[in-house]
Amino acid sequence: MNLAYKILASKLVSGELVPGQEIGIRLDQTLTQDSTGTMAYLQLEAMGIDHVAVEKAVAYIDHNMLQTGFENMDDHEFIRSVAKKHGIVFSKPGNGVCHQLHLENFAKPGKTLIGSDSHTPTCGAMGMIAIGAGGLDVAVGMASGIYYLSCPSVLQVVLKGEKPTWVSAKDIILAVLRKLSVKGGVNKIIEYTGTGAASLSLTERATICNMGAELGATTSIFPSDERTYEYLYLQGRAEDYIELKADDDAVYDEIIEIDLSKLVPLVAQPHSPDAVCEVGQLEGMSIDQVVIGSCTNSSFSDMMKVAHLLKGRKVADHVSLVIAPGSSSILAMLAENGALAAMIQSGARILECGCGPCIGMGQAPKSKGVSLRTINRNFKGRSGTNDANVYLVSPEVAALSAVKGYLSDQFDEDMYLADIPNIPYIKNPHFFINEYDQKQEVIMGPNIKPVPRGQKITDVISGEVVLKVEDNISTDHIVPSDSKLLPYRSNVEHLAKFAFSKVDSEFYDRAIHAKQGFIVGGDNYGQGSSREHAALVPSYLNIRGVIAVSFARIHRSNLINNGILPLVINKEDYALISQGDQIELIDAKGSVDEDREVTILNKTTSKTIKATLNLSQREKQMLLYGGLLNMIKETGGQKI
Ligand code: MIC
Ligand code: SF4
Repeated sequence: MNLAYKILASKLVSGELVPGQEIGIRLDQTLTQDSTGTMAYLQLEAMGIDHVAVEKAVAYIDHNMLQTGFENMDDHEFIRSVAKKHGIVFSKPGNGVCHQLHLENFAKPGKTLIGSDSHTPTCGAMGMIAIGAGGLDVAVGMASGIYYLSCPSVLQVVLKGEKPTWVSAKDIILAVLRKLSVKGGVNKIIEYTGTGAASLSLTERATICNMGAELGATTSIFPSDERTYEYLYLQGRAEDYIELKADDDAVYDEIIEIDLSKLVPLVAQPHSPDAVCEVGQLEGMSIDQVVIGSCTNSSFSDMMKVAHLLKGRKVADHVSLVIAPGSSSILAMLAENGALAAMIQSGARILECGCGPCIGMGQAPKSKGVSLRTINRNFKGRSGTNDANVYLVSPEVAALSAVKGYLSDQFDEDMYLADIPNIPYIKNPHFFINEYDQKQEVIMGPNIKPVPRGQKITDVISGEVVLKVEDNISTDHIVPSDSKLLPYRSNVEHLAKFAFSKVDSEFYDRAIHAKQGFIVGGDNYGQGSSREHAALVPSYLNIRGVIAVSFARIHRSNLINNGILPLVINKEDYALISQGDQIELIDAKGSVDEDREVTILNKTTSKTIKATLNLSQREKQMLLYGGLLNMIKETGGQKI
């Protein structure tokens, strides 16, 4: 058996480990962050449980940290109160980014974790099954201790050889993205093996697992070995270590090989993480801003490498360099060992530990600006500036380029930090609040609005195609996030006004005018963030179905959870529906009920198209009830 299936088998509560079959797995841990958490906890509250049903549930505050109005701190207080009521650990703002913190404090080999954030697979570096999911799925996971998913196939990535000095973990995952593309991992677990994998430190593995989300993968995983032990030991958690690896004769569904010794520094160009080329090909490109941080590249070793490179050097006059260490522990360690001073003295701006610029919470680039970032996503507009160009690079390339003022991988020898101090982490327990009081009152600010409910499927569903979009539409396109919109994650009505605003500013008006309608998409519709708002908002606007060539995994689940039909059509049929067409789903309810193809009648052209749904029994029920929350309510929690 491969490692992924070994862990899944040990947690299996229903189904069989056959790719495509629905399986239920027992959950050990959950995590939420604040931008998806408010909604998730509203949903948890609606379920009326006492204590969460998992070993460890943690609520992080890391996204909505600007607090430009009352909304964000109201959300933080709401989450803190729910956490106390249900025995969930609360991580205060300033403690750091959820994935970095989870790795440091709670991740354990062999355990299962789901999180309401697409980069939850970061903890796969620890030899655990860590999966990103919609907020409602995480709420149900907390309440029931079980998570249902379509059993993924397992793709083995054999890493061989040794990486050259200036090649970093970021370049390894960019190489995988170049090979597989942003949809190459959909419904797959990526399992890393080989001597190259064994040579990587735990935080290097975390960078690779983190950006497995950009492949669309269900999760990514590394074995648990001496490097895992080393990290746990430095975190003061040596007792959490167990060795875990695939059997020698393990079977995989697909295998690819990457020779690390052949890699060079890479860069993902605007506006997709898989638009990868060599840094050398763009050597000399002028830049305006450099951002070092995010859950991908903000570890202690990343920060130490950056500080070493910046020490005694100067950030170019025309460049703004911002650095956000991943956790308060890392920041404390950098402060103590002098690395922080080296950064500041080079002219870097130090941000508080959190997501910050990665999700457009501040540091939006100038108009048409070029920003080099160590983050994981460069979708158009995500930085907060719609016409900015964001390039994704390693921390080393980012720091060097900040000094040079242009993109470069021409390092000097003395810039390399050969030995990263292997010292025990400074722990910051005061940032974690661990309380449980069933009588705790739930504190709700005025911006926290009720969760909208989906509608039941009827026999005939008709409406206008209010929007037709291309391939690879991300949830950032569907419901954008920036410092102005993130505070409204608990107010779907307000957020709806901005749906698709970066793609088509008239979408909202059309959807309101149409009263009921459909969206047509290409391949990989809904990639990227796990935000269920990308389904809640369309549901609120009466979008009854999304017709697409294929769907990203988390978004498909979010659509079903909210009662929206994810209709899959052939590539050739994509041309047969245009924006503005009037369409009708004939016998929609019967087709869902009896697992039949759905017939779409295009009333404008009089043509018909067939679409498939491929629903599990559970998904079918959810759609018939008009979404998961309705199903839970109507069955008194009998069905989850
Ligand atoms: C992201 O990186 O896009 C986010 C912000 O972390 C999201 C969650 C969200 O949209 O709130 C994610 O990755 O799931
Ligand atoms: Fe935060 Fe960015 Fe990581 Fe999302 S990708 S969790 S916004 S740091």
